[in-house]
Parts: sequence; C-alpha cells; structure tokens
Amino acid sequence: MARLLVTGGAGFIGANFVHHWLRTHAGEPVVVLDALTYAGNLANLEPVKGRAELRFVRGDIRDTALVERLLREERLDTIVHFAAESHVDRSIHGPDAFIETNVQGTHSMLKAARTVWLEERVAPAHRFHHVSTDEVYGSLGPQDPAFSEHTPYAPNSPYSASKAASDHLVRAYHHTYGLASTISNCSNNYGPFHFPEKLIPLMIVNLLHGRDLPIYGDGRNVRDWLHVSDHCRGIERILEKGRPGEVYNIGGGAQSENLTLVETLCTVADAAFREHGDLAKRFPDAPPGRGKESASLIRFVKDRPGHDRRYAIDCRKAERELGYRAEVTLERGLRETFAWYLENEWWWRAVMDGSYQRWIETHYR
Ligand code: NAD
Ligand code: TDX
Repeated sequence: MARLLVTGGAGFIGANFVHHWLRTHAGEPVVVLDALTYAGNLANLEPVKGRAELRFVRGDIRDTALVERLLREERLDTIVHFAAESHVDRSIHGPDAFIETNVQGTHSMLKAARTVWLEERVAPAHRFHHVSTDEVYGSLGPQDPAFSEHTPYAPNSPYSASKAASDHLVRAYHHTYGLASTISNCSNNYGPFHFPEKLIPLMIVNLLHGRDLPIYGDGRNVRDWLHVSDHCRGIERILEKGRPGEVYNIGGGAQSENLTLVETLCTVADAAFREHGDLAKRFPDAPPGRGKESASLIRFVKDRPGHDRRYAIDCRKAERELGYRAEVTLERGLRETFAWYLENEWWWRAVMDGSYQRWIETHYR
C-alpha cells in the first residue's frame, strides 16, 4: 500500500491521475498539494470530492518546510510530482515563473524528500516520481527516429529548458544521495479537464463559439498524442514496477500534423451536431449549427517563436519492462474528448471566466 503526495493534483494530468488512482487503489491515502494557479482548479477534483482517502492542501512546492511537514505528518512514502508551469507560449512571454516553479520548485521537493526520507528515515521504502516531457529532447526531422530514453537533451523553449533542468536535478539526487527516483517523459496529453489554452481544448471551445481556429505557421508541426488515461496508467505502472534511477518514455503512438488533427476535430464536431439536434440551440454560433462546416473557421496565424517541428516517442522500454500499452486511439480519444466538453460546459465556462477561481479565493485559505 502506497501513501501518496501528488503535487499539481488540481491541474489537468494530476487531477486525472488522482481520479485514476482512487479508482484502482481505493483506501490508500492521497494528499494533493497544489498552489491553485490559473491552471489549477478544485473543479478538476469534483469527481473525487468527499473521498475519505483524499486530503487537499493549498500550498507551494517551493515551501520546503510545508512539504517536509506533510511527508512526516502523513507518513507519505511516494511523491508523484506533476506541479509545473506547463504552457510553452506562456514561457515565451514570461520565462521567470517557469524557472521558479519548475526548477526551484522541483529542487525544493527533492530537498524535502532527502531530509525526511534519507536523513530522518521516516518511510521504510520511498519513491520520488517526476513527471516530465518529450520536449526536453528537442525537435525531430521528418525521417528521424522517435525519441528514446537515450536521446540527448536539446530543449528549445524556456519551458522545455526548465523541465530539462528539473530532470537533471532528479537524476543527480538519485546518483548523489541515493534518492529512489524515477522520471517519465511523455508526449502531448489530451482528454477531460484540459485547460482551454492548449491546442485541443482551445479548438473545441473556439469552434463552439464560432471563433477562429488559429493554426501556427503552416500547421505541419507533428505531435504524438497521448490520451491522459493512458498516461495515468503508464505512471501507475512505473510506480508499481519501475526501477529507481530509471527513465521511461510514455507515448500514445498517434503522430499527427496539427492541421490534420484540427480537421479531424472539425469532422467530429460536424458529426456530433448532425446527430444531436439540440446542439445547434445550445451553440448557435458554431458553424455546423448554421449549416456550415467547422473547418471554415481554420485560420493560419503567425508561428510560435522557436516552434519545435516534430515530436515522436519510442516507448518500447515501458512496453517491455512495465507491460505499458496505449489503449485509446486518436480517433476515439478525440470523439470522447469532444463529447466530454459538450457534457461539461459548466467546467470550461467556470475555469475560463475565472468564477471558480474567485470562489476559491473567498472560500479557500
Ligand atoms: P497544468 O498546467 O494543467 O497543471 C499544473 C498544476 O500545477 C496546476 O494545478 C497548478 O496549480 C500547479 N502548480 C503550479 N505551480 C505550482 C507551485 N509552485 N506549487 C504547487 N502547485 C503548483 O499542467 P499539466 O498539463 O497537468 O502537466 C502536469 C505535468 O506534466 C507538468 O509537469 C508538465 O510539464 C508535464 N507534462 C505535460 C504534458 C501535457 O501535454 N499537458 C505533456 C508532457 C509532460
Ligand atoms: O492556438 C494554437 N495553435 C497551434 O497551432 C495552439 C495553442 C497551439 N498550436 C500548435 C503548437 C504545437 O505545435 O499546436 C501544437 C500543440 O500546442 P500546445 O497544446 O501548446 O502543446 P505543446 O506546445 O506541444 O506542449 C504540450 O505538450 C508537451 C504541453 O503544453 C506541454 O506541457 C507538454 O510538455
């Protein structure tokens, strides 16, 4: 039985992981530590609200004393570290927060784990799992082999550079102090509770409002899409079977050019509007409700500076050693994700207009 500290558990992937873990590990304590930045929302934890195993603590990963206290008080033996600034475009406009949270924050977590687990020996066995990204490996050409765990690091954005730095710190704490750490580098996630600043949820929300669908550059950049449920199962496998000191790539095996992905999403939307007559009334500005194709909203816009051309993940190590397999195809994942946003309009309206955030500020201290 593991006793978990999940940082960033009110964010997109962290919250999905908490839902998954409480489904598969009922009765095992989970403490979520989250600062509730713009990207963190208690609304993301609604599906597990009231679960006796779950404790939510609003706090900053840079508060080393707080993390030490939580590890001691709750006798926690496993950290799953998601908390980060995660949006590449924001890192281009303001890199400082990325260094503070992703580099200093991860170092603060490592220091707390070292003090409590290695010096005070509070937990008999421990695990520090660090959630990272394929972006640390840089950008691939069209014919290059996919990123493996041996691909040299070549981060290109302030975001990926900050994640690379945090990966190196985790590695160093394993080699220098003997911290039992693992790292996963995964590709682009998508699915429920994805904040509508990232490509897929932004396109869904814009489409429903009849707003432009902005495609950066020529739209030929390739991402390897991973449904968040597959990612969560991958992390679970690493916690259960992964070897300390090891790195595992987790991918979805679903490479797509951005333009193709957005066109597929438009087709999914058009089909949903044909099937469900009420959607035209709920979203009167969406093109398929007015007899037009969603793809008519696609617009090419100025490219992202330093935009990585292609990511692709070779996850054969995780398949071989952990029995990991991505289960959700991109087509099914996009259909289900679009349906989730239709069914959970309350969620994206609340996170976008800030009303949930304002509620948190007055009700949560
Ligand atoms: P997210 O932005 O949705 O959530 C980040 C969470 O961290 C939020 O809840 C936020 O409140 C919290 N947080 C931020 N700063 C904090 C701090 N100083 N102290 C405590 N909490 C803080 O991010 P996500 O998309 O869920 O990504 C989670 C992790 O996975 C990140 O480490 C990210 O780098 C990595 N990752 C994400 C993707 C992806 O496609 N989204 C892909 C690969 C790796
Ligand atoms: O409006 C847009 N138009 C567009 O063409 C947006 C928001 C994005 N894009 C492109 C840029 C990328 O090529 O779509 C692709 C995906 O963009 P994002 O959703 O911003 O993701 P990306 O930059 O690939 O990074 C994501 O995957 C790796 C996560 O945000 C990171 O946290 C993760 O590490």
